[in-house]
Amino acid sequence: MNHGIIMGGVVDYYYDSIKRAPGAHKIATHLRREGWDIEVLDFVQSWTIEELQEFSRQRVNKKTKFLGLSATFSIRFKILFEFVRWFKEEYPDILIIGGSQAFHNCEGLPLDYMVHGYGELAMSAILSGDVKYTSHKWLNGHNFKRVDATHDYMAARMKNLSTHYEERDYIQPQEVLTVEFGRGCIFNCHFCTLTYRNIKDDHSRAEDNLYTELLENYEKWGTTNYSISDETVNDYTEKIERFAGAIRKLPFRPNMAGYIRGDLLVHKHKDWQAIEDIGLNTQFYGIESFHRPSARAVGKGMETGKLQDGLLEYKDYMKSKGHFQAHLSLIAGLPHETLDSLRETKAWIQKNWIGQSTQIMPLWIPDQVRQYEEQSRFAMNPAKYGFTKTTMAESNHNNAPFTDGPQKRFRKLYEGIKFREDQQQGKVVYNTEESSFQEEMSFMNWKNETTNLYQVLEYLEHEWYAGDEQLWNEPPFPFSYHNWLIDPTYKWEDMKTPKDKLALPKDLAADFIKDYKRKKLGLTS
Ligand code: B12
Ligand code: SF4
Repeated sequence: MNHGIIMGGVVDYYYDSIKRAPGAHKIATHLRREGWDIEVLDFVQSWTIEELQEFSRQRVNKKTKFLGLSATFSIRFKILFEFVRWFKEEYPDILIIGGSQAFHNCEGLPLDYMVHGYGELAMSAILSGDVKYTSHKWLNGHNFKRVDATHDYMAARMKNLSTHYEERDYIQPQEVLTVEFGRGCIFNCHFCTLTYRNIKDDHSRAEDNLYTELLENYEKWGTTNYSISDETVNDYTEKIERFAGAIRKLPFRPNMAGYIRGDLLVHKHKDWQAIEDIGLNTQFYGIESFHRPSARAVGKGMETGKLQDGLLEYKDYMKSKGHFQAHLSLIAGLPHETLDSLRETKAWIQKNWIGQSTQIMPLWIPDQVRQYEEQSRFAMNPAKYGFTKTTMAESNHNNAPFTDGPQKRFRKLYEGIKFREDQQQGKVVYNTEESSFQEEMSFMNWKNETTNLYQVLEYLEHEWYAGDEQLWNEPPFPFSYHNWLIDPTYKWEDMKTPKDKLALPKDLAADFIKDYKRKKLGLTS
């Protein structure tokens, strides 16, 4: 049997993440169906180079055809650069294949192929020896072949999106695994960078294999906790009803966290039962703005009072059923937004959203187009939406130094923009091979008729995040539960407790990864 290895790791919030690399397991499952022996190595960011080398020496054999690198987010870690260079020297005939939905997550890594997009079909084509590709060079000069899975080998409509884990994955019952219901979104919001948006027909998976996947994980590993990777879980009723039907038949009740469109939730009471039956009791709402003209400007325009009242009614309904947590995600600086309209939003949150979570970020319009990066319509034509470029000096008339607010949130962002303006002629320069997405994020310094980026940063730093009852009582964010639940004494229901009162089990997480590595390397002590 042909053999391959896929390494991956998801670095999200807090410390060394104990979240499994969802793309690595997905590609592994797909190739196993085609007769391959594929092993996944998780938490790659937490392995030392010696450990990765030892793992390779133990696993690589005559049948090993490829080393895969999975990048849900950036995997440009110093150790991985060193390791992949070593691997290529040691095993020159084995292909090195990177995969990500965001092309630059693997920038600079010495790959043979880079699969860009949902990668199942592209991977099959590469391994069959007959694949369409284009040749490229990373900024550091390394040549590689790009396989376009956003168009040529589009795997966004697969009816079987199951992930199967193996004994050698050492899954623990308290983990939060990723599950996919479908790929793409039926909407087309103006600021969105999702590749598969505006898809109007049913693009979701079949419910029978969802049932089998959840049952298998429950029976084999005791898994009941999931995060759903769909961009919008409730985009259409028929999909959630099918999945609710399958989940009702399970011998257990899962807990799930996922992205929900708040306006649809409020509009469609008939979806409430299906969402509850799915176990989707932890919801992330991309509200963007409670100022109606601003929300309208990006394609979300429900009347504000109706939306807010509806969310509160839904919150009461779900709370009466058991655990419920809802997160509001907002953007500061959409067209027509003013500091006063933001203040109104903040006042509503302080009054109505205590015990739930929120996050607000300044509007990000990328200033520099990176090749193959999906662009939002905002980024393609900022002027059409009323945005023009400004400078820190122009926005900050006194040229006053940035002062930290009580939570010290935005200094880095401010300094990054200022540094690029002052030192790099506005361009993003790759300072090191392993620089992060945050370091490279090109931020247009924008102004519009009602405000500008500097004003928004100042407002968020000194007013929004000044500290208040709502902020002090915030529970963990929906997609971060795994960081706590690695401690088996925590239950999903505990995740409504304010973060301050939930000790973060850092040591347990470190031990979990240590134990995983030990098992993978066959060490007894
Ligand atoms: C859940 C999620 C989050 C959660 C993650 C929590 C967690 N621990 O799971 C949170 C809320 C933290 C988050 C944050 C952010 N996110 Co997010 N997120 C997602 C989301 C919705 C699901 C991720 C997932 O599990 N996908 C399912 C798996 C199966 O997909 P995958 O890993 O990409 O694997 C496929 C391909 O990449 C490829 N592939 C992967 N590995 C391999 C290996 C090989 C060998 C091959 C051939 C192919 C291959 O094939 C796989 C299967 O088709 C995705 C969108 C999406 N639907 O995927 C966005 C997405 C990953 N996020 C995105 C963005 C922009 C962000 C933020 C920057 C947002 C922000 N402005 O703050 C941050 C960045 C965080 C960071 N660390 O840098 C972008 C791109 C990320 C990037 N540029 O690096 C995405 C793609 C959405 C989009 N299109 O805009 N996110
Ligand atoms: S912002 Fe959300 S709802 Fe809008 S197109 Fe993107 S994924 Fe869909």
